[in-house]
Order: sequence, then structure tokens, then C-alpha cells
Amino acid sequence: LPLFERLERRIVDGERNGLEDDLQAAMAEKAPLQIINENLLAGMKVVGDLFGSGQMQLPFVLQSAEVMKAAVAHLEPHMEKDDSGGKGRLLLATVKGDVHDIGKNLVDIIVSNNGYDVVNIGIKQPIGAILEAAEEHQVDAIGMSGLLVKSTVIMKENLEEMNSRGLAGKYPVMLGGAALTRSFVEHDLDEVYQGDVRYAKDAFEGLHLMDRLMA
Ligand code: B1M
Repeated sequence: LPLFERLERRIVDGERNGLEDDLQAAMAEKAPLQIINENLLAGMKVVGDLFGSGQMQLPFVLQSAEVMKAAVAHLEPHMEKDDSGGKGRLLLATVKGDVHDIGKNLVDIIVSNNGYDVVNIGIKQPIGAILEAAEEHQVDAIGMSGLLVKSTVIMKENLEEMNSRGLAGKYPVMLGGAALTRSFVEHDLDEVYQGDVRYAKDAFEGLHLMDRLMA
């Protein structure tokens, strides 16, 4: 297979051998972010479709996810960056009961490479832990990720909890992840949350949201 198709295939097949060499060769032709967006994410999409239609079993999905993570880790140091911090501080977490973190970690990379401080507290985070970390690190905004349909319910509960703790005015919230839609967040959840809640389709939209919030 040609190089870029082979990279996509590596994600689908969960094939790590020779990954670094292919990524090095790819970086001679494209920027690291372009490789992620055009080739690696295309592979993850195929994985999602195969898994969703029952043609791929979970252990193989996990292998694909691991190759994806290894590829992103290899590319990350080569990205153009302004890692000076100081533009503002974002807390990131995957919500309670949800382990998916590839998308959240991409948001971390893009936002922190563009002048923001990111406090990434990981997966399966209950709202109590999210709010504690937000307070401790004095963040300007809270970002929650979740890919499961049930995570959308958790997000709604989290916003209600923030209302009841009187924190809605303090923290603008950014939500992202495959199970959400813009209208669910910006209409339905907007009616729930007494503060500002926005949807980010991808990591770049997450960055633009931060830029708008911090302007
Ligand atoms: Co899971 N999984 N998974 N999975 N998995 C999905 C989400 C699913 C849609 C697959 C499918 O059926 N087609 C499905 C959910 C169905 C539903 O809820 N209706 C599903 C399921 C069912 C499950 C399990 C329940 C399976 C099981 O155990 N039987 C289980 C859940 C465990 C749990 O969470 N409690 C499970 C487990 C796993 C693995 C561990 C094997 C692995 C995750 C590994 C990891 O993340 N470390 C995994 C994977 C890899 C997937 C798919 C195939 C790919 C997800 C991914 O990484 N995509 C996924 C299929 C899909 O999403 N269609 C699937 C690439 C990533 C870059 O995209 O995270 O969407 P994404 O991020 C995007 C945007 O959404 C956005 O930016 C990113 C792009 O720039 N974004 C944000 C994300 N977060 C953001 C936050 C922001 C802003 C933007 O601001 C805060």
C-alpha cells in the first residue's frame, strides 16, 4: 500500500510494527496535525464503523486505539507550538463511567500547543472531582468529553450540579464527543445550564471556543 493508505490501515489493523518509520516518512510530506486529521482519524472512523456493525471485536478496537495513541505520541513533539501558557486555563476530563480519551487528549494537545494551560484529569471523572480540580487549579473553563450515549445524560446532570452549587456564572463549559450533537448542547443543555455551555465538534473548534472565551 502507498504510505498514507498504509498509515490508515495500521490504525484499522492495530499494527504497530514499523509505525514510527512510516510516521517519519509521512512527516517529510505533511505536517503532523495533517497526518492525524487526514489519515489516522480516518482509520479510527473505519474502526468505529466496523465495531458498530459487529464486524470487529472489542480487543481489536483496543489495539487500534493503542496504535492511535502511539502515533499521536510520536507526532506530538514535532508539532508547531506556542506552549508558553498564560492565555487561560482549561480543565479537561472524560465524564464518569466513560473511558474514551483519544479525542479529549487531542483537544489537550491542540489547546495547550496554542498558548493555554490545560489541566487534564483523565477518564471516568465524577463531577465532584472535576469541580475540585477546577477550584484547585483556578481554571477559566471546564471541558467535558464523553463518547457514550449515557455520557450525554451524565453531562446534563453535571451541569445541574454546577447550577445547584452556584458555579454556573463562574465556569463556561465546553462539551465534546461523538454522542453529542450541536443542537443537543446548544439548545437542550443550554436551557439547563445557567451559565455558558458550548459544543465543540473537534479539537480545533475547542481551541476557537477558548479563544472566544478568553478574548
Ligand atoms: Co468504544 N464505543 N466502547 N471504545 N469506541 C464507541 C464510542 C461507539 C460509538 C462504538 C460503536 O458502537 N460504533 C460505542 C458507543 C455507543 C453508544 O454509547 N451508543 C462504544 C462502546 C459501546 C464501547 C463499550 C461500551 C464497549 C463494550 O465494553 N462493550 C466500551 C465502553 C467503556 C466505557 O467507556 N465504560 C468501549 C470501549 C472502547 C475502547 C476502550 C476499546 C476504546 C477506547 C480507547 C481509548 O479511548 N483510550 C474504544 C474506541 C476506540 C471507540 C471508537 C471506535 C473510537 C473512538 C475514538 O477514539 N475516536 C468509538 C466509535 C466512534 O466514536 N464512532 C467507540 C477518535 C477520536 C479522535 O474521536 O473521541 O469523537 P472523538 O473526538 C473527536 C470529537 O468528538 C471531539 O474532538 C475529537 C476530534 O478532534 N471531542 C471533543 C472529543 N472530546 C472533546 C471534548 C471537547 C471538545 C471536542 O471539549 C471538552
